[in-house]
Amino acid sequence: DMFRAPERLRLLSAHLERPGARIVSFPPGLEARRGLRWAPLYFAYTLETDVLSLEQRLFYEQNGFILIKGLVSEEDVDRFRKEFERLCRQEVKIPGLVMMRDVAILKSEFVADQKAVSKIQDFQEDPELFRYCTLPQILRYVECFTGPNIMAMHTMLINKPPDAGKKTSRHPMHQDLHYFPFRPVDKIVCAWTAMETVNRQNGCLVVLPGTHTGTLHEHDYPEWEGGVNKMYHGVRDYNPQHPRVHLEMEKGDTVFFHPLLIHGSGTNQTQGFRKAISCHYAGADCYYIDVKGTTQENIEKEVSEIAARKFALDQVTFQDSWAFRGRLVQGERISL
Ligand SMILES: O=C(O)CCC(=O)C(=O)O
Repeated sequence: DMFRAPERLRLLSAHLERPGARIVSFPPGLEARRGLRWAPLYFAYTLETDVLSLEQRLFYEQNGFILIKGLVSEEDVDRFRKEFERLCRQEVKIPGLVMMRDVAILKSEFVADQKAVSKIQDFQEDPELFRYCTLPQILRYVECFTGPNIMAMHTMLINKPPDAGKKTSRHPMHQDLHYFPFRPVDKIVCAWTAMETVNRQNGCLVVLPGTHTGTLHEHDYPEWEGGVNKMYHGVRDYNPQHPRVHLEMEKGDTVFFHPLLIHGSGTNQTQGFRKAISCHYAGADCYYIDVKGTTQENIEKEVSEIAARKFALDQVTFQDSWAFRGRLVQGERISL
């Protein structure tokens, strides 16, 4: 009939575009009982587990992120902070770990302290920091997006410095998928945990809800007068009128978000260093793709050059640079 035909068509095309989409039929009257105004006929971005409530699933389906309060204990966050400080003081050396400095302080004198470090990446060989990626309460949520076989693909601890007056502490609006040569996109998720109160003053995350339903945009270095940090590519075209949500969070709160969600973070206008720890996970059954001829070619080039230098090899493919760093955290390593 007239009502059902367009609905069936929508369902079918959504299913073709997103082969992982699950079709779920609700028990009759469930939406009404919960006071929900609408419910999708299928879930495209979340899997059926007993972890997310129906409301939480619907929220993620619509918005592309979900914030879970108090997920990581104070004690764990304090341990991650201590390890970060040890790394900054160079008391430990971890293979593969990358320390990054903000462009505004890059050329200032050397100080072996957190002031010099805006971000560390690739801490998969640091047992203390990597514990974050294996926390059972995080993996329970991750599994709702990736399925039961889980790889930790990308690890970061972000230490957003007080802005030196050039707004270089901002993170331009971007989609994390730009950096990833693996798919399917809906089996990738980021967990980002606040290591202290994060708010608009110290540069919390800013997200454009619902943008995860779009496609991957072209990314490049933004044209900022004060300079831009290495690898901080931004989306070339996004709608500046799109509603924004500032994710103000407390220590231990964790946001899970989709790799197509457009997000960034603001200037740190305080004197403190705003810390967060994060990991990108992917279903171990994801597969590598060739990004030749796509918008990801520019980042492929940059990453491969850096990786080749780091490992003193002639050539490291974009895919290899991920395969080296990926670590299985649950289930079985399949194709990543
Ligand atoms: O923690 C932040 O400020 C944003 C980090 C981020 O979006 C990224 O590194 O991709």
